[in-house]
Amino acid sequence: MSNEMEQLRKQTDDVNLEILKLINRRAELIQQIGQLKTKQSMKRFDPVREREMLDKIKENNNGPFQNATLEHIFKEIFKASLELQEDDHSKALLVSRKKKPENTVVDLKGEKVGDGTASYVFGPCAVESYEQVAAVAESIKSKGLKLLRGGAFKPRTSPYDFQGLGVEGLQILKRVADEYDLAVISEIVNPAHIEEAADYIDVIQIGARNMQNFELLKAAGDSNKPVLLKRGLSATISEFINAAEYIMSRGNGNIILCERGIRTYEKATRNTLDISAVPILKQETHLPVMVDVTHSTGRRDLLLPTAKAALAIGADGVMAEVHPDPAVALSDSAQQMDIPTFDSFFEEIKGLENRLK
Ligand SMILES: [Mn+2]
Repeated sequence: MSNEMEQLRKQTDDVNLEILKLINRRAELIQQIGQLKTKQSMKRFDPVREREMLDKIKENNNGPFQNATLEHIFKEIFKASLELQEDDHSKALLVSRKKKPENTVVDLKGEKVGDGTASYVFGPCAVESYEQVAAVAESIKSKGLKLLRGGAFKPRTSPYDFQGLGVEGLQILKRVADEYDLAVISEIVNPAHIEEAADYIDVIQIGARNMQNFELLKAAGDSNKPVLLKRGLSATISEFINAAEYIMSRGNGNIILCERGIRTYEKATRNTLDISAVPILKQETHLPVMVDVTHSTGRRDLLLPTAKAALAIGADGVMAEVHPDPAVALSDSAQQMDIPTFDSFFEEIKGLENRLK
């Protein structure tokens, strides 16, 4: 290589390092401004100020870069600085791993969700009768499991579909849970019902359609019951995390996150199971993460493979619906497992769990 070329490259390296130093110096200033803005509760993004900066840069531009090119480069720098301020903000989220590095373990009558071993939640989509719930509970108990689900309040797509038995459904769940020594998870849809429901259930479920029902999130945060929070069908991971933050910010940190599929253009499944959300949520938060294989797929033949994927990718548990006679179920009849299917499903999944150990 010619001497001249080497010289120029050396100078370029020096300039790179100077830009690096300057760009980080700028970032430090922006962070200081961010702290001042927080103190004075001012908005971080100020478009007027950004326009002034861009104009000043263009006024002083003597080339060879075009104004438009510089505007693009500086806009990227501005954006990165703003993100830096937002990073400081997410550090402050109570549910974030930055705030609490160790895993949260939620204790449900002795079943420790998030302790490193898989937890399982099974039960019918909707509570229909005592006999129906008891049949599933007996099967759960015989497997040495602890967690029973069942819907008493059913927010359905159509107002003419079965809406659930309401409080009568909660009473059935409570009776069965006492008889079989199980912990009960059931969805609550109305903030006013939380106190009453606390007499019957062990875990408040907030369903996908209510993930951003902020009054419900706050009411769940005010209660001392653990909460299973499902991801909204069109919620981003960040929105999901912030929904959990609504609960935790009120003082209730016993939260289990549940990925249940999101709406995409794909029609082969009812929703698209966003399996990569599991490790992302585990990285970003300290909360246990479960996967609902029933509602994410809407297909009985996919329950086992997706449950395996959930465990393999590091989920803390799996949730699936079981009904003694799915064909006559009042809701989700296409994807609930009957008891023999449930038996073989669980045998297979336990086999995988042991191999993963
Ligand atoms: Mn269901």
